[in-house]
Amino acid sequence: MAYETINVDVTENVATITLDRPDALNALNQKLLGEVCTALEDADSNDKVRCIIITGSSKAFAAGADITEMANQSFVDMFMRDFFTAETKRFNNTRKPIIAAVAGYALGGGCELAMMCDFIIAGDNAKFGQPEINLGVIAGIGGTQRLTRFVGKSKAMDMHLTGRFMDAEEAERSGLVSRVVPVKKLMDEARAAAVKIGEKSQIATIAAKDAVNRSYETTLAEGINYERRLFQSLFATEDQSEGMAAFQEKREAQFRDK
Ligand code: CO8
Repeated sequence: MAYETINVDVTENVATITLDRPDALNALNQKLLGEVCTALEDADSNDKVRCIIITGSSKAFAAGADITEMANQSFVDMFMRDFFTAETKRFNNTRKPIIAAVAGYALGGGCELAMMCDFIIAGDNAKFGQPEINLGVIAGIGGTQRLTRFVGKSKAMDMHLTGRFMDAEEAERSGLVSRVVPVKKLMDEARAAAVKIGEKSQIATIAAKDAVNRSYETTLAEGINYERRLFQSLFATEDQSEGMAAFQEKREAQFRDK
């Protein structure tokens, strides 16, 4: 499929979606977010794909929602068109794991997009921020909720109220990103992680993603119960038998998603 604002590559069971609006530092407009969702849906339904990477350029993952697109909107426009709501729901329906590979700026909606992925690997030049306060607004695609869960109230308040940027080292220290790597190695590292995930049983990876995400939506007791049910149900799969037999026989497991 031909896209205007992203590029999609499928290699070695990994779909890589690269945001491609260099003139606007990959600012998210309706077109781009719609195309990202279509590419995610394609990847989710493509049996060859086992993990997805979303990335930008070495200068910017995405510098926010497109201010040009929003500047002249009224409350009624924003309310009636309900900007980005349908897209975020489509995004969150993705069952396969999504890694955000972030270099450069991940600001505003760009930081929020990275946080919607399952985990973030950052290049050492990454800068995260929620600078919407400088525009007279606040985050609008989950930033006040997700950043707070990632880094805690104090740091989230600091970011949202001052609009300051967090560098990669601070982002790792605060739990926003899972690892920081030299920016030149960012895509190699993200691909290696994606290929490794792709070697697992896909039934188990989907269950793991589902269970971890559940922890954001429920109480600890309910979440543990949910995890236990998923864990038990995996004993109905051939992949469980294969994984445990392979361990006992000291060989690599051959998962077949059955
Ligand atoms: N939107 C549109 N265009 C942008 C954006 C953006 N968010 N960010 C950068 N650009 C454009 C610039 O206008 C410039 O275009 P041009 O060359 O035509 O003038 C080009 O990208 C390059 O940018 P700069 O010249 O500014 O590059 P610098 O290296 O000097 O600065 C910065 C880089 C620091 C990233 C700077 O561009 C900047 O501050 N950008 C804006 C960051 C920002 O405020 N982001 C938050 C946006 S609001 C948001 O994300 C709300 C999300 C919720 C939406 C919910 C909807 C329901």
